[in-house]
Amino acid sequence: MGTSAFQIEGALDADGRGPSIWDRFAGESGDTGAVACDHYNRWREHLDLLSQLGVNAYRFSIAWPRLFPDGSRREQRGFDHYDRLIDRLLELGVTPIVTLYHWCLPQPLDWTERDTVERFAEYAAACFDAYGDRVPRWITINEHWIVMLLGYQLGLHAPGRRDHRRAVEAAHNLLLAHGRAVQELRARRRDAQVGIAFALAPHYPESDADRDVAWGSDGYVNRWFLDAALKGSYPDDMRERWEAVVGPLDFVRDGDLETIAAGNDFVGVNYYARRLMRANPERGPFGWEVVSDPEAPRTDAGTEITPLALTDLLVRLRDDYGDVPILITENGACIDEAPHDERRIRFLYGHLWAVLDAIEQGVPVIGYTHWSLMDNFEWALGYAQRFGLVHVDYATQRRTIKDSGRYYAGIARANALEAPA
Ligand code: IFM
Repeated sequence: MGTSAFQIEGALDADGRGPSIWDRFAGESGDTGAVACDHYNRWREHLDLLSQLGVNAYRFSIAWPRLFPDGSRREQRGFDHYDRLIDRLLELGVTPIVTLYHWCLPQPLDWTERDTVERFAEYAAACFDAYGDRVPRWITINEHWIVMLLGYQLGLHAPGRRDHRRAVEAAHNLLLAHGRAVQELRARRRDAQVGIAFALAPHYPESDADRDVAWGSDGYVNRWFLDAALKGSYPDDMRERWEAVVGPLDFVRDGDLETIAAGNDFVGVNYYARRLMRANPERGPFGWEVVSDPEAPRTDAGTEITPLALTDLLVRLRDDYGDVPILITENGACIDEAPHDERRIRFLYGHLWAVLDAIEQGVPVIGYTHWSLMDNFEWALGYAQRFGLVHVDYATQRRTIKDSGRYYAGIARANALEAPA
């Protein structure tokens, strides 16, 4: 199961934490992360829930501004917090999988500035020094494409920019930051694994006439990031598309791609839905749009529920990128039912079945962490969107394990997938 710091912690001023770019950025919901799930105070209770749910691993992220409040000054109380959390996880027999960057950027920093890459490398190195003896698996950065798209192209996420050129520059710096963090880990430890978590979506053309745009959008969402991290190059077709829109990508310096591809022990896959593509010269910078099948089942956020596309995605990753181990770092659904969330149970069964199918086809999947342990702050969409296996009543901060949580616990304990009753 997974969570991220800003989505659950609250306590934004506690123990010397500095502001992050999200502290005052409220999206269309108007909600903020000021309290969230009050995890900074209730973390012991939450770890006990994990234990009750029988999982053997927990993916969480560190809030960078707790450790380096202004991006460079160290705050020991922040380090101590995650120290206690990691120790308690290990006592409970739950393996920590730690994400270094899940969008909680110290306010003074900006991913369009190359200097942020080095600040990130310093922060990553400090985390490896502090926790590397107990954390076997690290994820550097979560969902580069989403940060680029929502944070810098559409302005829907912090820092709220709308600039295509700065967006692709930010994405490059995020990839470079990943590579620098890998180098820092390799210089310190050989016994820990490191990977990256990409938001990936398999693409399908709506009709034969849409094949080109389906491939183009695959370049924009998937290949731009996968090729860079796993092959050490940007795909030519997508580079041409970007350059046609924003001009020469001259911020890509000699040696950057070697750094970005410094090595991954695994690739994290965050999967929510496929993209069904249609050409539309009027739309966006690239002349395509995502359409949906009116017959497809949907989550309460309107996202199509397409589990079989997950098998396609995993098989394709193996076919195109070789046998790099795959960790499903996120997969989940916004479903507003509790505690009897029959639809989430069906979602889980369908997606876990799809993962098993891929494994049977020889894809090296090494784990699955569901998104999310509990309902939390869904960024610009606030608290109305519920992804948790545990329900959170925000008025009382009461937690209730949903039926889906019990179903997931049964699978985790048996280490076998059973069809829901
Ligand atoms: O809640 C988010 C998470 O922070 C990043 N991946 C998608 C999730 C659901 O939208």
